[in-house]
Amino acid sequence: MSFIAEQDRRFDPLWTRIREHRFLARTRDGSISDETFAVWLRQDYLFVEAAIPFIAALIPRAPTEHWSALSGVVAALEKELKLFEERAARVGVDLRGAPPAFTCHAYIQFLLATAHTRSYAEAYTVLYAAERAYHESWLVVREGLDPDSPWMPFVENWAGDEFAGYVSYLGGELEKLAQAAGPAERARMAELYRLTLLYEIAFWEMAVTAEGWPGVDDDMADAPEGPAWNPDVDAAPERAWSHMGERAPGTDETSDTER
Ligand code: MP5
Repeated sequence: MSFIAEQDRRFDPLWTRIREHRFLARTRDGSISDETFAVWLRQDYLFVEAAIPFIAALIPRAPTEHWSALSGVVAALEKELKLFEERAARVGVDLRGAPPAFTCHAYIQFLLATAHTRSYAEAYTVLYAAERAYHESWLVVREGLDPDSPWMPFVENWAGDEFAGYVSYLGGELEKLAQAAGPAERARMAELYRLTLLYEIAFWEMAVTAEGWPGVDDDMADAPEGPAWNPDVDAAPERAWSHMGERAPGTDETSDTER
């Protein structure tokens, strides 16, 4: 049995959790609230942004025949960021309106740590599982989404033929890497496959619940410079925390030298 078929059989309940997630069902039937969709928009924008250094870290470790495909992914991700920006502007959402939620932050760290500390085949497994999960997720939304929905361009992006071809290409390459791997590496690849699916479920869950950070109230926003992880260094900190209420960091009397 192929590596992917074997994992899909083992992790079938996780795939079901993804396909049946209420975020997707509500997006498809139009009942999702604008605020909930905005949570996902902002968080996934941060995720896609972080996916660029993830791919970039894979390129020098990749077999030469993967170079052009991976470079193409970087270009596609930049295009995807523009899609987020265009859609957000259309519905009046400030994409820099929130720092990463706990799950988004964790998933991003997982991606980067995988790219830098695991074997190429292991990191490629994460790439495949994440891309496949989005393809499968947006296929669910496609079945019945109002063609005039503002979210249709996301369906076209991830559920379209081009993305289907890309996921299928990644799957073929992953099979070759799995075949070349020894039993220990293959087992680690399987575990990363599972972990990626868990993160994918957690990501939808984060959007639906508008998750914050565990164990703290919103006042963690009091750091004068805003979040250290804000990827847009030019963004005013008060904008980065604007979803957290009236009192934003950087609006008190703290001088630059005290920071
Ligand atoms: C993808 C994504 C797909 N945008 N967000 C999550 C949480 N998982 C997977 O990746 P890409 O890089 O947008 O195609």
